[in-house]
Amino acid sequence: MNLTEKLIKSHLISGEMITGKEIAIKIDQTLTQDSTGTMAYLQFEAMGIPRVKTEKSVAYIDHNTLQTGFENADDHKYIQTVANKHGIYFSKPGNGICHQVHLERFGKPGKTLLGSDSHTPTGGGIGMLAIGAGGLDVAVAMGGGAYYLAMPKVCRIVLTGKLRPFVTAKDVILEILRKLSVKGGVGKVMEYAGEGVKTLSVPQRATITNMGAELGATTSVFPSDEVTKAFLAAQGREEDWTELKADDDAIYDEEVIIALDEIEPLVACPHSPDNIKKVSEIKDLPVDQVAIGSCTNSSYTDMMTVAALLKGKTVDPNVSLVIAPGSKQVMNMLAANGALADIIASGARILECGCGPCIGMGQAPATNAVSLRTINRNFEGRSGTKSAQVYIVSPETAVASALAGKLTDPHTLGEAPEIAMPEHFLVNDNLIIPPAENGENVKVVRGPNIQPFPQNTKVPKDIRGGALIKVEDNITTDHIMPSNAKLLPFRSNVPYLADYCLTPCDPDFPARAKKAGGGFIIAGQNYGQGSSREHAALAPLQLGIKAVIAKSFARIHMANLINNGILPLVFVNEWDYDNIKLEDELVISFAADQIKYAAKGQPVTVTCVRSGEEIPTKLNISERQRDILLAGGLLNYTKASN
Ligand code: MIC
Ligand code: SF4
Repeated sequence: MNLTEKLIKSHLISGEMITGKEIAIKIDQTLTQDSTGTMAYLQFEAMGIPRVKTEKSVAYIDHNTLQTGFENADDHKYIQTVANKHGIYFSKPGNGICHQVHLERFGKPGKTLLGSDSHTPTGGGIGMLAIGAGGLDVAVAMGGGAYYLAMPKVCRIVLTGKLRPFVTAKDVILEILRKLSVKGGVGKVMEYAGEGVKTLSVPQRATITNMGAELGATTSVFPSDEVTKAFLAAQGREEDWTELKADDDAIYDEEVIIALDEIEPLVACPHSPDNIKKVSEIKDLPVDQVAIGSCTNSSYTDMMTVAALLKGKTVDPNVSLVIAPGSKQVMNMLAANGALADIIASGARILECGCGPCIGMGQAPATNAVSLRTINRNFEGRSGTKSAQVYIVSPETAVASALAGKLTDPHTLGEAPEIAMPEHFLVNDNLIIPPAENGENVKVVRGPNIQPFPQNTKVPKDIRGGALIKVEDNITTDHIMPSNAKLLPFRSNVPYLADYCLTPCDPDFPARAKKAGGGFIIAGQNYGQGSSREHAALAPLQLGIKAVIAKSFARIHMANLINNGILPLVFVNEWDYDNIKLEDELVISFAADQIKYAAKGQPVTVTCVRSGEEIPTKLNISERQRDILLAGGLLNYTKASN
């Protein structure tokens, strides 16, 4: 067996491990962050289960740390108290980005981790089966329920050779994105193998598995070996280590070979992580802002490299360099060993440990500015400035460019610093609050920003409504439910957020949907790529959206639509996309019957009232998902089956 199969097999609750078939797996650990967490905990509360049934569940506060009003602080209070009550560890704001901290302090090789954040696969860097999902799926897992997914294909990525100086793990994943695109991982687990694996440290592996999310992959995983053991030992957690690897005769569905020694410093150009060029091809591009941090590149070794490269130098006068270390552990170690002083002396601006600029929480660039970032996604407008041009690079390229004022290959910096992995990380978990032994009397505090979330109803006889918006290929969750410093504080207030739904594509959409009393969204390929945010389904639900008809869907978003009772229909014939015009009236007659037959592989017919045409669509669902859709969403389904 390959490693992915071993991990799945050891957690399999039901289903057969046949590609594409639905399987259910047991979840050992969960994580939430604050911007998806409020909804996940509201849903967990709605399930009426007193205490989580996982081995470990952790609630992180890392996204909404810019507290410009009472909203974020209210959400923090709610999450802290709800976590305390129900047996969940609470990582306070300032402790760092969920994925970085989880890797440092909680992740365990061989365990499953379900997180309400699309970059949860970071945990694959230490051999976890770590998957991103919507908040409701995570709530169910906290309650002891299985996680359902389609048995993925397994793609072996064979790493050969060794990275050359100044070429980084970030360049490796950018090279894979160049080869495979943002759709290249859909329905797959990317399993790393080959001689090159042992040359990569845990943080380097985690950078690669983190950005497997940008490939659209279900997750990515590295073997757990001596390198993993040393990392866990340095975290004082050697007992959490187990060796994990594929059998020598393991079979894979696909294989990609990456020669580490042939990779050069790369850059993802606006506005997609797979729009890759060599740094040398577009060098000298003037740069206004450089941001180093995010769950992709904010480890101790990344930050030490940055400090070594900045030491004794000054940031270009026209560049604003901002740096956010990924965790308190990292920040504390930099402070203790003096590296932080080198960073500060260079003129860099230090931010608290959190997502910050990556999700537009502060540091929005100037109009038309070029911003180089070590983040993982550069979707249009995500930085908080629509006209900004965001490029994704490695920390090494980021520093070289911040010093030169223009996009610069890091080889120009001379000798590459050699940063050793520490033998002991500085372990101080005083920002992690364990839950109450008995939460019965703990009072959950809810501020006025916490509003009831919309809930769907059973499928009506006919589903009828207008084509309320038509969007292109690769629409991201940042288009569907934008997140920035102005909107992120309202993640527990769906009625408020709904007024911004899909507005980057069409500012009139929310008003049109409200006026029509609901209807359909028409979309191209890979609709809903990016975040796990359930709000990209909840806001359309609030606006009365009954179905999305697309050429194809991203995995997490499709699951979120089903969980909220919205039909994710796929065009059988892609040309039918062109046959639907904005505001055409569409009807799905005898909807419940059609959904039932769809689970058996029959098409769902959508009739266009204007043209009289019958448009065949597919609903790629299991029988369980059929029942969820018929019930009007997972919460109704769970309540009905209890
Ligand atoms: C992101 O990187 O887009 C986020 C913000 O972390 C999201 C979660 C969210 O939307 O709250 C993600 O990746 O799932
Ligand atoms: Fe936070 Fe950015 Fe990572 Fe999302 S991608 S978890 S916003 S740092």
